Amino acid sequence: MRLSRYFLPVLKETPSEAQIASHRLMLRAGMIKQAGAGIYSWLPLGFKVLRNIENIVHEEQRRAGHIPMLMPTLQSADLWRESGRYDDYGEEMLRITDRQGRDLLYGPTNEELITDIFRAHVGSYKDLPMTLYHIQWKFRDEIRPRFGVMRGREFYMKDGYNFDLTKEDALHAYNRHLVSYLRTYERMGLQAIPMRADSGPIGGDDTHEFLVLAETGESEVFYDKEITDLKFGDREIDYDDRAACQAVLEEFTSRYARTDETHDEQAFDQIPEDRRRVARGIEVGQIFYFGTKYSEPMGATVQGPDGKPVAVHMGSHGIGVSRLAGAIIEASHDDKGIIWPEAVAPFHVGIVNLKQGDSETDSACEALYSALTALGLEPLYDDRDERAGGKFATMDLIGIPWRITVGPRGLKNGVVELTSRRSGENEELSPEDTIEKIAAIFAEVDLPGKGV
Ligand code: P5A
Repeated sequence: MRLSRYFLPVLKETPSEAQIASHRLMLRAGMIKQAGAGIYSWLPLGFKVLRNIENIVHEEQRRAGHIPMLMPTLQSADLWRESGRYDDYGEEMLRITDRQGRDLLYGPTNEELITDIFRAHVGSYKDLPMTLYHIQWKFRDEIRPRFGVMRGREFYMKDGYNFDLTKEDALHAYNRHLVSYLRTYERMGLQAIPMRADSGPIGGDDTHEFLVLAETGESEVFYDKEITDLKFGDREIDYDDRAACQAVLEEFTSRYARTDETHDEQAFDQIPEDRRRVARGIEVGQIFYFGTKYSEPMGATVQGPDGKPVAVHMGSHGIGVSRLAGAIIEASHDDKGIIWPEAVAPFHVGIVNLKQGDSETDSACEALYSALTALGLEPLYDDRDERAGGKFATMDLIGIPWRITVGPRGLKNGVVELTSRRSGENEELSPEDTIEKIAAIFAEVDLPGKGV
């Protein structure tokens, strides 16, 4: 992309309504624009990041054997009356009446709708196990939407639902989700710690939230410091291997880690004092096992091996896709701006032309642009007739992980400058060596593909 042809409305001023770094930087970098309280438009740069996050989520869901689909944002109130949640859900539910007087709602989650699909089409235990998921906008009429996309009213969520014959099978689905979530967050450059939590309006007793530690997080968390040394890393896992998934669950959940809702002071005091941590975290996902809470009242049964109907065991599993854009920035920025992890960066490499209009400099930039594109990477070429300082500030603000600076003086010596946004380190290299080095860096990165 050439910056002269792009739409990147960066702000010079720090917006006064933004209280935390990610909100401030998303507004300043021209990623989002508020459309209403807790409702945002995703401008081109923000949209690219959102899509990258979404595509990583899709790829990891499919790797775990889960099936993508798409359900609508509007749902019929009648389904929620069947489960009993229409009245229980309270003021967070946005209720709508259509011209026929029918009660609708903007879905805050989809347990009822997916259970209705399941009961209409699945009749035998032989069709199980099954996990369906989608990535779709949700609406929760939060009393205090804040921090930009972190606590929105409209937000983008991946929500998946498992259907199993037995509790044991459903707990394997729970473990499978835990494993795939660990992998998902690490691919985005995040450490998200599973913590025992409360199930709230979704229900059930088994639930873990995934928290990214950050001072600006909304949840208070209590944990054993040892848990922060755990990495999922690049291990290969067979998602059908129950013992392997169970072992990962045990590894990542055996140490004390809880949100304030389930915190137990006595158990916490058992941890050696120097390992006890009280901190704050951003909830980027949650997994639930709730058994037959929805299948029983809604009649989602299958014929079991003995011919008798059995209510299926279910769980649901959510990732805050739009919230993740903010969480990644909270975890990765400095006073100049965002520092994108390579895997979610909106552009992989920035090219800064120090003397636009100088034919040699222009053609060196064009050659780098073509070479990067040929590697399958997306460069952002700042080809505007602007001062170097302004160009650098923009690249730093929007967080492009690598920058190539091209000017007549360097070219005379056969070099350009390669700068790492994260470390700030500079290196003078020939254009060919620069491309080679970038290729080597990105060969190590599991970049998202084009989604489903
Ligand atoms: C699991 C999937 C559920 O709704 N039903 C379907 C279950 N879980 S949850 O924990 O309530 O939400 C899942 C994730 O969505 C994100 N999230 C939000 N993101 C931005 N703004 C909000 N207001 C908001 N509410 C929830 C969180 O990341 C949460 O973990």
